[in-house]
Amino acid sequence: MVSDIFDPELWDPAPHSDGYRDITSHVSKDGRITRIAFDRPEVRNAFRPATVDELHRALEIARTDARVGVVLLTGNGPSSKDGVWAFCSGGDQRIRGRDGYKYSDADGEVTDPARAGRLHILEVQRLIRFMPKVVIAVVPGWAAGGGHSLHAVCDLTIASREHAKFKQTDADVGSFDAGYGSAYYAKQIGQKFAREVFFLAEEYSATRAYEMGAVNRVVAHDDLENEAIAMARTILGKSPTAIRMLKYAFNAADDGMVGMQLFAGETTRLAYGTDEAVEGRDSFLEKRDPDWSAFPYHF
Ligand code: S0N
Repeated sequence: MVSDIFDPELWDPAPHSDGYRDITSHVSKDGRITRIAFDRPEVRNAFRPATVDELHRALEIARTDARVGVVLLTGNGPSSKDGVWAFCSGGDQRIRGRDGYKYSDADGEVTDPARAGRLHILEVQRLIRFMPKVVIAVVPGWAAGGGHSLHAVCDLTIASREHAKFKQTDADVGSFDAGYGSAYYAKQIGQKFAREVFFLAEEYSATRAYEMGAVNRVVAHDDLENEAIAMARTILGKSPTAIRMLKYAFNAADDGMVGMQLFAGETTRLAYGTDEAVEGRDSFLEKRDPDWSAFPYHF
């Protein structure tokens, strides 16, 4: 299925998306926006290992598509069982064992013991965090547990006024996201609120989450996808380099050496485009001393 609020006229299937069973992935007709959606609404879009594999693949395809500037991460719905909407309810608790989440194929069979217990949703979090493109969580319903963490790690969050609900259930089920889902989340909304969200595991409406600083925009449910696309189009109107540098600048302080490395990698890329760097390269290749005289010490 896709979503009641998904407009198929606006999208084409994303490259290599025909084999997905747990997600859907689309690109806008102009190729500049990718929409990736959890597609297990009957379990509030909980992810099993196969879901995470697909999600990682779809995000990586978006990351490496030079046309794509913004990624929308959302959940299809509503549930055909009870009409309830979900963004994502985190790890599928039915297949969580003593060894962690069992690796499974889409039918739930353990197929590769070497992968048992992999918490590779954390790799997805890092992909979202480190990709030089804006990722927007488009929350049509429940964001719970690891789904709550995914919304936290996205750059922006837009939520359905009527149906979005936020609940961090990790401590209810003996789970804890000790990285971006909690520590970084506390940087977003403040320590007192973050501790409340985790320690009490209460339910928050979209409006309350907005008041707490966890959500950027609260919009009418029927307008959610169009508003997300409008937000994406605004971002696409900006300089790609500026957006990329800003994302890495926002990340750098909290990402330590990795954040610095990513930011520095981008500055190196920019520097390589200068005549000065070309002179350095050419002097080496031509076996002569570099001539820096044309390049002042800027102040
Ligand atoms: C989302 C909730 C609050 C919705 O409540 P509601 O509307 O009353 O629906 P239910 O009746 O509870 O659910 C409807 C059907 O969906 C099934 N279902 C819902 N969520 C899950 C789930 N996560 N796994 C499996 N099934 C799920 C229900 O069982 C029900 O099925 P039927 O109709 O057959 O009875 C509510 O559903 C809820 O609280 N869900 C569980 C949320 C949760 O605790 N998730 C897990 C939290 N932990 C993680 O996600 C950890 C993930 C992880 O791998 C990780 C590891 C290390 C570091 C970080 C992470 C991370 O990302 O967090």
